[in-house]
Amino acid sequence: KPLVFSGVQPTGNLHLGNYLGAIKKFVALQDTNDCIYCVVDLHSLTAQLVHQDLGEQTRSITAAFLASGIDPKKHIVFNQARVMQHAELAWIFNCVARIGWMNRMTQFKDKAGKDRENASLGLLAYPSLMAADILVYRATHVPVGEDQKQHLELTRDIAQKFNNDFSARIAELGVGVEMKVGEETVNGFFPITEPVIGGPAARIMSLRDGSKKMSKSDPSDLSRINLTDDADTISKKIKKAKTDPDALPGEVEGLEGRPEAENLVGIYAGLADMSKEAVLSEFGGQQFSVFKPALADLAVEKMAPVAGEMRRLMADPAYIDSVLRDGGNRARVIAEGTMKKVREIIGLLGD
Ligand code: AQP
Repeated sequence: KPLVFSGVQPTGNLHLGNYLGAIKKFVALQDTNDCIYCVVDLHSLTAQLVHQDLGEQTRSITAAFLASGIDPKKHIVFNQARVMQHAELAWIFNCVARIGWMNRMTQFKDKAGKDRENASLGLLAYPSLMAADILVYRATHVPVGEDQKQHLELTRDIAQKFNNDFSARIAELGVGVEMKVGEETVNGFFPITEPVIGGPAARIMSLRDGSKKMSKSDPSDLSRINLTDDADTISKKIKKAKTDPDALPGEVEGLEGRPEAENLVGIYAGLADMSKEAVLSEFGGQQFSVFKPALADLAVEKMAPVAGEMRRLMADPAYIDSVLRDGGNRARVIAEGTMKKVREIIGLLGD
């Protein structure tokens, strides 16, 4: 049975990239699937151990999930630190994965920068914890932005290596399930997870530089639209967004070599649930002086209600904490069920 899992780090204000690339997909998937959505607070320690407002930020991401329409009664919403089985499985995956696999991760290279020797060991092992987040629930589908694609491939590699290394034990204990790996049908314990990436907003770029992704850690606030921005700020940022002097093309091919224009068209498409083609058939031939105000109106129309609901929820931290506590309790039951079997497969003694 399909099970959806995804997570967001409490590392700063959420932005339109997080919303269109991930959270909007979380909402769309909840009608037809069982879903588990997690605020991955342990992940946020990899870049910065001491956070001033970690609890507050964790509540704020939770509020964004709920304000966007995720139903915490039907699905599970919680923060990672409440379910210690994530860390336990991550340790085991640290022993499954190879250092070379981690060293190849572009996110590690980007975030560690030149001084790699000084990056935290947690930053290197980040994808192992991410694999554990997903596989401790034996989730089958993971909606994420394009930037997480490589980590999801690594999750598949870890699942496959675990299934291979322990194939005899898995068969002996009868805990495997039949699954297709490429052309082959194998009996494995962990599913080979499918990424859910795509659509016109899988990679939203900075509003100031079309070659950089929109990111929480960009020092320029003008580079991103925060989920908490008010209508005036959204309009101002779109008005100031970098563009080129040409009119919009009528066809998607005409966006090639025009990253800023492509990005704004992608944002419009993501917000309006349209394809880029459809946006261009409406705005092709128009100047940015026409397109930008239309985009600003659309962004305000779609984002202002989310921001308003987030503010309302943040005024009641006890409610948010109760959602996280309840979600954590439900998640822990599933995660412990998996870990009991994992300990048995490996041969670790426990109850
Ligand atoms: N620019 C983006 N376009 C589309 N999707 C994006 N995501 C992030 N940026 C974009 C997706 O949002 C989800 C949550 O991200 P995260 O907070 O867990 O990790 P991140 O990728 O590190 O987020 P940021 O904002 O880019 O933070 P920094 O500045 O720390 O790098 C993920 O599904 C991600 O793909």
